[in-house]
Amino acid sequence: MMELKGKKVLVVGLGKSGLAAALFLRHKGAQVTVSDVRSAEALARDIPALLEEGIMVEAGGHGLLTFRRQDLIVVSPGVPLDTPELVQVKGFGLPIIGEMELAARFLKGKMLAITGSNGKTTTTALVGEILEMGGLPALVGGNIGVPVIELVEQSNDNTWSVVEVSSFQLESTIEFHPKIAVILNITPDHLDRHGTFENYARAKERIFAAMDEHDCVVLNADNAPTVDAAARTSAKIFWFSLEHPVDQGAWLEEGSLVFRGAKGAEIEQVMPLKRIPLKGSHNVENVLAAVVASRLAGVPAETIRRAVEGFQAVEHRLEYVATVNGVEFYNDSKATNVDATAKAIAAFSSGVHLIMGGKDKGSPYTVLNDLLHERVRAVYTIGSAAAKIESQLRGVVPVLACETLAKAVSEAGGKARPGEVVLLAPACSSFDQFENYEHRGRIFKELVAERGWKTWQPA
Ligand code: UMA
Repeated sequence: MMELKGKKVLVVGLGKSGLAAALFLRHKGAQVTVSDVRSAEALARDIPALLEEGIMVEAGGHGLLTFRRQDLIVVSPGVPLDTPELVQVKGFGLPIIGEMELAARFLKGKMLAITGSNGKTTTTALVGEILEMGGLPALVGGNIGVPVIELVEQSNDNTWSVVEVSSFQLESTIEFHPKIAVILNITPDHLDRHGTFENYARAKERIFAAMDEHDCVVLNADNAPTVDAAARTSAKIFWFSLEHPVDQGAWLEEGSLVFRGAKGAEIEQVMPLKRIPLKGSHNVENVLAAVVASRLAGVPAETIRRAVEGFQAVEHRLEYVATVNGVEFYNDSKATNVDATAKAIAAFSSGVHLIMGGKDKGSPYTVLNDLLHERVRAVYTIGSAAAKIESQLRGVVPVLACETLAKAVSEAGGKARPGEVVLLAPACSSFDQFENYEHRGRIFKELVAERGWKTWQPA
């Protein structure tokens, strides 16, 4: 734990993480300032409460002098570490940590951390439910939407903090030390922030930087960058695979999920594959990873089976919305990169009307070509990435420029025939047209509901 009383601490970014970190630091007796590029008007909802707590607020930009006058800087995940003011003060030796690192220094009990390019939220939520069902008190937070710093007060020596961690959060960790860490997969994402895939993969691997041979890392045996990461950890390695048995970990055997705790040990039956209530083979991977992580935490296989069977898809992750005139609508607004969109398409055999677009993140869309050709009837583009998507997918599948989500839902819903699917799986972030992916998903669901009312005929 670090001493914060009387320390001058600057929190950069006033979103969910920044707000929670500022209040935590203040309650620990620090002199806190918050700096955000948004205007005072845009921050009006939070400023009064902060001032009342004695927290100073710098709005409308970051001032170098504000940064220089501190003992510690705490950055929000969405603030890049190459922000000029951060680079300058780092040069003066000022400590810079993220909200996740701050939280990790105060959390009590054990931590089970989950990262990966896709599937993190579903796996985190599922592991939280399995641990609870197994009688292990679990606190769930992180990138899933609850800043980890908010878990600190509830944590005690018996709790497991089950945390979803993003590459943004891992970039600024130092002592962050999970007992069990999971890397689900590493596929291109956030290249606009990390610059190269290698930088992105190294950021993900920071999840095990402080772990040692008393800890366990769970890795995906079918994903090459994750297999590669195994060479750089000193923790015990467990695997999961959709494709083949592993020495220790979980895999599929004759239609069932099985687990083995150590090389040569007895194989435990966990559950039949068909009892998994989630769509898509990517979700089978998520369940396999959750099986390994929760077995390592001490939950028996039978309890895991019951928890998985009762688990429901997390909102905005391949979430079934409704069937209107025989057309099924699915909301996968969290598919914010190309790989996630590929997984969403692969969950359907054919007849998909795919809504794509938003803010481009620098990865090529052409990797989707085969899947689009096989399973997708048409792509309906929205947002600022539309022209890039269209130029890359032209000739593979019909592409219809819709600009807005409302038009895309109307066009796709109108063209889809009974038995077909309208799928929102944008492959882009949402920030050009929406507050975040949740906002985009909610609007999609409202548009689908509206469509249902309009087409509803009294019997
Ligand atoms: N800001 C600055 N200066 C900058 C950049 C941003 O002041 O240079 C300000 C913005 O004006 C804004 C604030 O920072 O006011 C936003 O901070 P933030 O982007 O860190 O957002 P939070 O609301 O704190 O949410 C963060 C995570 N957001 C990101 O990583 C972008 C949330 O993950 C997470 O749920 C939350 O902390 C709680 O832990 C969201 C996300 O999109 C879901 N994550 C990415 C993903 O999943 O792909 C990584």
